[in-house]
Amino acid sequence: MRIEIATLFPEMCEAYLSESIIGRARKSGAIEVHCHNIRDYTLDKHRRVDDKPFGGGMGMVMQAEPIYRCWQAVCEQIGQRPHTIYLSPQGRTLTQARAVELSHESSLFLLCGHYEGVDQRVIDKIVDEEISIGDYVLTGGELPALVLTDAIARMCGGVLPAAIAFEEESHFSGLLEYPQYTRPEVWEGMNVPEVLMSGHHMNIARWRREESLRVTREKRPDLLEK
Ligand code: 4H3
Repeated sequence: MRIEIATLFPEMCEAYLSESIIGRARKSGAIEVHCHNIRDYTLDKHRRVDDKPFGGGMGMVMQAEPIYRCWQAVCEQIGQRPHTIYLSPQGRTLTQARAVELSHESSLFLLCGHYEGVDQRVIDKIVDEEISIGDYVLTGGELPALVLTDAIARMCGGVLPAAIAFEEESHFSGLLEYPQYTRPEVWEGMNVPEVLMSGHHMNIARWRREESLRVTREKRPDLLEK
């Protein structure tokens, strides 16, 4: 999997993508994630990437040309046309199921807008789909792009330690995950459920299935109806 992120704030993205599990997976080569500064692709002598909206109104709009030139440079670099996503509150809301599908693409291009948004013409020209991470507005598409990258990357081979099966976690099966406990055995007078200390693998598996159902029924009954 190869993810290309186009943004005016590549350092912001790099900071997150260089740490922890994703950082390690990039170093080992399990995934490739590259951040591109859209400003590097402007032809304007003042390096401008935005301008006032036609028709008037507040704020600035990101111009089409630097974004298009950035996208073209990436297409050339990788020798293919990546599946191209614009992170936007107007998109379809991200789900685990959509993240699984996207993890099978060979390359993704994630366009992060800023200011009041992006000239519609470059969206019409390069974007295959718009994705939203929820019904709220942010100052930029960087956090949504990082959320999407994280959700996809952790399902790619070699990213999570083999012993950790992401298939068992919340939302993968359509259920929420069972509660987890670690040492100490007693904390603030509270015990760990006895079955987890029993070493009886079948009973533990049954308890976890039942807890998954109970937690889902209590916190997200809408998931059980689906
Ligand atoms: C995505 C992007 C919320 C989401 C975003 C989301 C800034 C889109 C700019 C950027 C436009 C103006 N906000 N819910 N904001 O996933 O490019 O909205």
